[in-house]
Amino acid sequence: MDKLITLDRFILEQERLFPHATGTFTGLIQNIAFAAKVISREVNKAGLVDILGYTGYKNVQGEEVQKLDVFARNVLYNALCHTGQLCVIATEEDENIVPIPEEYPQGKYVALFDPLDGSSNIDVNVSIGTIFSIYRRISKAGPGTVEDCLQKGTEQVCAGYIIYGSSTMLVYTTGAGVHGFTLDPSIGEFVLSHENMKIPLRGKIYSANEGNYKYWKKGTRKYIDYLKSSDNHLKKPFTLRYIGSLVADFHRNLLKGGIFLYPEDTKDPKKPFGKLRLLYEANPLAFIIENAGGKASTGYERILDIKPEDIHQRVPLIIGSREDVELYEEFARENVEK
Ligand code: AHM
Ligand code: MG
Repeated sequence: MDKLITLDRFILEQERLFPHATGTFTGLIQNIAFAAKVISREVNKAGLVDILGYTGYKNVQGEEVQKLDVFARNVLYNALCHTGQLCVIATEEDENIVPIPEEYPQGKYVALFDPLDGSSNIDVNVSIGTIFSIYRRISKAGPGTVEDCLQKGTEQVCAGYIIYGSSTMLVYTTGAGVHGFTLDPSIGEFVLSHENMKIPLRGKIYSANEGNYKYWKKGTRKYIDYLKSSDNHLKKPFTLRYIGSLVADFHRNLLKGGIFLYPEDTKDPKKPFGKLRLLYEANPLAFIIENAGGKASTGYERILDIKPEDIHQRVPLIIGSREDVELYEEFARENVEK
């Protein structure tokens, strides 16, 4: 029993290290964890909806059955909007920033979410995740603003994700180590299972949608060719692992080492910087990987140093083991050479 450290106990012990802490932040993480449990429950029974014969868009009570990503967004919003902890929310699901209703107090934190990342994988029972990122507000008072959401990733006070996999795990950092908690469904608690996670300096795995190869720039193509050759630094080809769920690909690489790439491509002229979003995907995972000893880059600059201009801004994302990302950056120089 002594060894059972719940997320609640862990964050409370962290809070005691800061004598001036008010408990607001601790409460915020607890509320996110609560939302994660509700989302996890629904994700786990996603397949049952069909078996139980829920037709079309109505459930047995005649209520609309929400898409799971919209459901996840609403669970997070409902768990957080009334708490007085936040002054604004922004999510991948919402076109504009989401204000805190006037009847509730405006808090000092800002929360950004990708409520259910990799949602195209839901129907095929593949791991998906929730990603979150927390900032202190920079506006003085009243409702939070777009500027509160457009802070550099270096300003994050906390980032984390929940992976709904063979078990549900919550991983987070406040800048003092990356810690992982596994949900024990029998007691409904996240229990510390991975303390102070560190990514190996160099890996043997690469993760990329190689179907985009022909749309990549020359340096990126050469890097992938290098990984697949027997003349690379491993003296044998890298292993390719691509789930197509960022949280799952990231989580595996965090534990085993390796590199995840979603570089810029010419596939869709409307998305010249790749697919992934700076605020909801790249920044939080970059904050986590740096705290685990890894690196995150566009190939040309540090993700966390980018000053966001739009809440739905997309960036190329190269993330993982430090030396693997640095090697990519060397190859990527050819992407910009005339
Ligand atoms: P989503 O936010 O619409 O779910 O898209 C993000 C997902 C990531 O989880 C994953 O890394 C990527 O899209 C996969 O994209 P692709 O199908 O182009 O390989
Ligand atoms: Mg996403």
